[in-house]
Amino acid sequence: MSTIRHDWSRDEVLAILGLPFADLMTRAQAVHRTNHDANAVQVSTLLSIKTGGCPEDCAYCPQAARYSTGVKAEKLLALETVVKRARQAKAAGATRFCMGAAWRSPKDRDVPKVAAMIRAVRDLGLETCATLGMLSAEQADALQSAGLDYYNHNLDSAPEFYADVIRTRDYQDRLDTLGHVRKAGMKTCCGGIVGMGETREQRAGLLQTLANLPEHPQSVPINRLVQVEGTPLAGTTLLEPFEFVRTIAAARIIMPASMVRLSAGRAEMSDELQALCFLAGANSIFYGEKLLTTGNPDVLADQNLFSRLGIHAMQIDVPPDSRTVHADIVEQQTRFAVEATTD
Ligand code: SAM
Ligand code: DTB
Ligand code: SF4
Repeated sequence: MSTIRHDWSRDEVLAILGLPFADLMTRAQAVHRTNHDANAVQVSTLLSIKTGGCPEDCAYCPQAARYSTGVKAEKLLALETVVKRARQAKAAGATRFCMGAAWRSPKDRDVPKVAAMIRAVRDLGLETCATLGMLSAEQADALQSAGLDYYNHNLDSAPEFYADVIRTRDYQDRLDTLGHVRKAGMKTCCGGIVGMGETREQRAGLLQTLANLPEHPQSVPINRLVQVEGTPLAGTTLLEPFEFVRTIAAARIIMPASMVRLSAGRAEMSDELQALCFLAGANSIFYGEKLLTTGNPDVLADQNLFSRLGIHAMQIDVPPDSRTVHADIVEQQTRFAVEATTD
């Protein structure tokens, strides 16, 4: 196991990001192989349980009510719809189901409704994740009691670039929510977006802040901006692909035990670029045709990519009191691995 550090300086992270490419990849591979099965990738499926109409002003987001992006505001989905979609995700090979809501923060009356969804998804033998905006300490406790394994709340950018992207809540609000999630005993899923016009130093600042949190997030999503017409960030100069791979590699090196997720933006990436990201230490993806409102590669394309790269879907740890569920998951995952290798 590598040493877990929480004292990374900006210059150290910048130096890693700027290594000759082959040296960076070799170092990231070494850390990856010391801490993880290099041929296993964790697969999560996303579902937007409450779409659009969001009061916040995140400049990247198609769900902000103030931008004309064509996303229609919808009400919270019914429990049965969520369960049906979770079953489908599981049948397709996902092991984690992440429910996203276009909220600034949940209203207290929404929490029991989401808690019921969490319980039902967990009963299917899936890991649960939710991303609902800012949480109070009490809301975090209630979600944990319902069986929520992970809470996704991204820092999104370096502290000094943040106000260029979001003005309706500040960086400290995000850190506070992450604190409530940790205190409630849930795992954190926390990363950011690159390709928003930030500098390399600001990418280093995002990674440095993530790695210097009191605990490394167990899951670190690195999103490449999905440019959506109507959002202020549409038309931003595209991030150079190798710079994206460098960001993944640096995340792997400085947060050695975390799962680094190659997140939004895969639909616009070639298979070769994704393979480089896996080599750089990414070991998690969003799996299924849709992210929240935008597209993701089809399941068949991902199964084919995994098969060509010899990657298998990671299994999940299930407590010993859920043996039947575990057996079911192993059976289903074995089927997925076989389907993926018999093209
Ligand atoms: N409303 C909640 C919040 O913002 O905390 C939860 C849902 S929000 C859509 C979750 C995350 O999705 C954002 O923090 C951001 O990192 C990511 N995201 C949203 N739009 C994106 C885009 N166009 N490209 C890449 N990532 C995006
Ligand atoms: C994360 O870091 N990326 C996901 C998830 N967490 C919730 C969201 C990506 C959203 C991309 C734009 C959309 O589909 O609306
Ligand atoms: Fe709302 Fe979340 Fe989109 Fe920001 S990222 S506008 S909070 S849905």
